Amino acid sequence: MTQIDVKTRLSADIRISTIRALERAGFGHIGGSMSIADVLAVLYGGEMRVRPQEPDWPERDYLVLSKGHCGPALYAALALKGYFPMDWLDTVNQPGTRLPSHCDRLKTPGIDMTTGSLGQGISAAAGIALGLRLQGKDSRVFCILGDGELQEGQVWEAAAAAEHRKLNRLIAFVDENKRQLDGYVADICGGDPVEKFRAFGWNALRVCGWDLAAISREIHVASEQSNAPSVIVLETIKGIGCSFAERELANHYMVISKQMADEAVAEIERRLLAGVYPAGEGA
Ligand SMILES: Cc1ncc(C[n+]2csc(CCOP(=O)(O)OP(=O)(O)O)c2C)c(N)n1
Repeated sequence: MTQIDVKTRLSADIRISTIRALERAGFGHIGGSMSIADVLAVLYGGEMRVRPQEPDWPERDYLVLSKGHCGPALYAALALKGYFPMDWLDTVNQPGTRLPSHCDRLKTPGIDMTTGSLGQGISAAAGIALGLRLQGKDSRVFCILGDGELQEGQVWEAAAAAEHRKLNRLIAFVDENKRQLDGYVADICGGDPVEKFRAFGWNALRVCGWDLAAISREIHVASEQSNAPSVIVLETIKGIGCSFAERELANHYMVISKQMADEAVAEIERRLLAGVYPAGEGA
């Protein structure tokens, strides 16, 4: 039998729990949630210094999900790590929920910043990093951006300010899944994020967005930087690991039935056993 390591299993469970939560809601941001499952598994599978039983632990590392519409994937990771009961996932995006569609730090244990208005999260992350430095803390601040989100001017104001302040404990990720709400990033307003961030004085490189070992390695490299903030561009596929989303070009936000979810979950387990997870054959 194929040996499935703990972080790979966690990424599969993040995908499965997200698919199930969105199935119960009936719809949701499936494409961009799937493409961050792997980086979340790396972060919450051991890279981040956190205490799930004490979400506000002052010495923790922080995560700002700047593409806040993908909250359901982060909720799945948090629930699986024990921040709150798994059955909260049944309430995603329902009236009265503590797990709204977009992240709200006042509602959910483990959510460090309220996000959803694209472009703002990276500014908040830079501010948190600066504040922590002023307090003499060495905590890292991670931030996940979308590649479409990079069209927001505020991202580049934050990038300039973070470089000016030499916020070396700020480590951003760009989910380079090449698509945004209703089209390809390259057709709407593209450009190479690595080159752009380098032009802003950041340490920047690109890795395969589902290569867990490579992501871990680059987090360690970024954590040793003393001169500037770092960005790790994750080359991903929108909807990756979820069969019905992979098949659909317009997979930003989908209506999801039980049958679709059952099929997708079975396919995840099949790929794991076949050793082709998450991308499937021929990816
Ligand atoms: C300021 C702002 N404008 C528009 C939106 C609506 N919106 C939500 S997601 C999205 C597309 C984002 O694309 P990308 O950053 O590539 O995210 P991903 O494809 O990874 O989901 C848009 C335009 C928003 N949330 N905030």
